[in-house]
Amino acid sequence: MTDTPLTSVSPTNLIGLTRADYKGAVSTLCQGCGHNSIANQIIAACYELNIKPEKTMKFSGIGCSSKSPTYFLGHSFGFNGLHGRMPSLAQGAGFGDTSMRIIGVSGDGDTASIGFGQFKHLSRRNFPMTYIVENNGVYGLTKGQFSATAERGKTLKKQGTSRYLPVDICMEALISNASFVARSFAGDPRQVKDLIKAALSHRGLSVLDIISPCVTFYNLDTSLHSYSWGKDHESHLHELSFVPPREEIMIEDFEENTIREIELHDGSTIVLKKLDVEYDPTNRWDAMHMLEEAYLNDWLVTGLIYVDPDQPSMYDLYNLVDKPLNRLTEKELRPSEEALNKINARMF
Ligand SMILES: Cc1ncc(C[n+]2csc(CCOP(=O)(O)OP(=O)(O)O)c2C)c(N)n1
Ligand code: SF4
Ligand SMILES: [Mg+2]
Repeated sequence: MTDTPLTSVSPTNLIGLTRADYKGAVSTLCQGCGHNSIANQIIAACYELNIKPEKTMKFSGIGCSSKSPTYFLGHSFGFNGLHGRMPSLAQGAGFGDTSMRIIGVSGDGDTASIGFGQFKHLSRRNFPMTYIVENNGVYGLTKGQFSATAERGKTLKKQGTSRYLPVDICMEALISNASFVARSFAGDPRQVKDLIKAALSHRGLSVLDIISPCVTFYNLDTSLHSYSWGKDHESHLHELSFVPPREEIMIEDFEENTIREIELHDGSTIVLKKLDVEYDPTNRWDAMHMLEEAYLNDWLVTGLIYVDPDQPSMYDLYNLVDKPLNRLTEKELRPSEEALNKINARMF
């Protein structure tokens, strides 16, 4: 006889959901694809943050990466849009119901080529959403052409040599005034999860550029987008922990002056433990300088690159009512006859 119960009960979070409640459909992406590992960390982050799936909307463009939202948060709303057009879709839907949380997943092709203009304007508007770029340096879905983030001089048997200098998504986000910019690596799940949690707690646009290897078309050990390069070369800016609101900050074994706390809008805190370099993620100039240095030296530097928790989000710039726009009645939406007459009178 044994005391082990025949059925074990899965643990639940504070809103009574199990981790399985945050899963989506079974992935049809290649085994070992970095995108799968990122989807798993989105599931873990949302479970641990007690996020209500039915209060979340997922958006994407086109690409293997843009298929990812199917593989997490199966009980949320989602829209797989056109290539590069995820930002405008998300913006329209967000303004319809500002009470919803928005997660967008894009690829390096989707963001840094066809969707570049949309991405830059989303950044300068500080639209409140978590924008994850699953960056593999190629167009995975269309069989591995080099994307705009591939380093110059890399050679693939079928594609030849990449001719142009790469686009740095974090640098582009910074230049466009994004208020939260981070980089991570799919082979570093703990950091990916903590950064996703921080990004989900930021009121504004949070851009997360995650190096996500394409094991089928760009498995080149010498590329910054491969697992082997990431494993051997990843360099953390800081040791990072995310502390939700009302939880005590407990970091063991730290020396005085080695901890930096940054409080986000919802009361959660990002705790950064200094490593061997001095880095201030609230200083935009330092961030640009660090990215330039990393680029010149082929360093894969990961962590929170920049954050401004106080920059007003796009919603704050408009005179919005508390009630979501899609729940306003016709009576509430329609101007009175008197107001309409005034508007018309101004036209003549
Ligand atoms: C308007 C338009 N142009 C081109 C394509 C072809 N296309 C589909 S996915 C893709 C690139 C995807 O690359 P990326 O965003 O990096 O995603 P990955 O597959 O690498 O995750 C392209 C060019 C398309 N679907 N629509
Ligand atoms: S082709 Fe590349 S990006 Fe697409 S699923 Fe396979 S490994 Fe992932
Ligand atoms: Mg890609």
